[in-house]
Amino acid sequence: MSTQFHDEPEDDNSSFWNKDPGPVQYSVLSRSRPWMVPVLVSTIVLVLIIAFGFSNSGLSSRISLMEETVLNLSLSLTDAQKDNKDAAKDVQRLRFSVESNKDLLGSVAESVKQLAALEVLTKTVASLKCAIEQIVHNRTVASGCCPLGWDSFGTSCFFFSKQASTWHDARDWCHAHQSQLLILRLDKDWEYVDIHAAGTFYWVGLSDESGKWEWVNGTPYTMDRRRWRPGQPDNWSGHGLGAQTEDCAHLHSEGRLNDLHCSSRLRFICGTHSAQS
Ligand SMILES: [Ca+2]
Repeated sequence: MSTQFHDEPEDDNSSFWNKDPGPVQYSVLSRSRPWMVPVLVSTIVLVLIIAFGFSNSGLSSRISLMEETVLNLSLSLTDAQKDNKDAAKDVQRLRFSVESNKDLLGSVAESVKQLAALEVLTKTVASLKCAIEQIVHNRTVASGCCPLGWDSFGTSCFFFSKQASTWHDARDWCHAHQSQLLILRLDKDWEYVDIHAAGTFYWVGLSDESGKWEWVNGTPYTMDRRRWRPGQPDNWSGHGLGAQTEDCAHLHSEGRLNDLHCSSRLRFICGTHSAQS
C-alpha cells in the first residue's frame, strides 16, 4: 500500500519561503567586513564635496575678482577725494593771492596809464621842439624831427590825415608840407603803415595817369602782386565818376593796394625822409 505521503526530506532550496538571498548576503558582508559601509558612505560624501568644490571654483574666482575691483575703486575714490581737497586748497590760496595783490595790480595799472600819458607827452615835447627848430631854421624840418601831429618811425615821419580829399589834392597837400604822398619801398615801412592804417582807406603816392605805374616823385614802379588785392589793379571803368578809368592807388582796409578813380575822396598818408628816398 502506497502512502499519500513520502517522507523524503524536502529540498529546502526549492522552497519559495527559503529563497531570500539578500538578507543572507548582507548579513554575510556585515558579518565579514563591518567597516565597509561607513567607508563607502564617507567616500561618496567626499566625492560629492570635491565635485561641488570644482563646480564652484569659477564662481569663487569671479567673486575674488569683483572684490579686487571694488577695492581698487575704493582706493581710486579715496585718491580723487584727496585730489579734490588739494584743488580746493589751491583755489583758496589763489583767491587769497589775488585779494592780496589786488591793490598792487591797481597800482601797476595806474603806472601803465601814467607811462602811456608820459609817452604822449614826450612825443608832444619832441614835436614842439621840432616845431621851434623848424621856425628857427626858416620852416625847414630839422633832421630826426617830425612836425607836430606827425608820427615818427625810424628816420621817417608819417602823417595820417583825418580829412578825406581827392588823390590830387592829397598829393598837393603833402607837397605843401615838405613831404610827399606816401611812397612805400621798404618792407619795414609797409609793416609800419599796415599797422597804423588798418581798417581805413588811404591814398598813397602811386598812379598810372601817365600810362604806366609810377610814384609821385617820378620813380618807376615795379609791379609787386603780393601788395595788391586779388584781381587788382583792374582799371575799372564802371564807376560812373567820369571818362577816366581807375588811375590812382590807395591802401585798402586790409593793407593791400587797389586802383580807384582819382576823384574819389579818401584819407591820405604823407611821408618824409627815408620813406620817400
Ligand atoms: Ca580797382
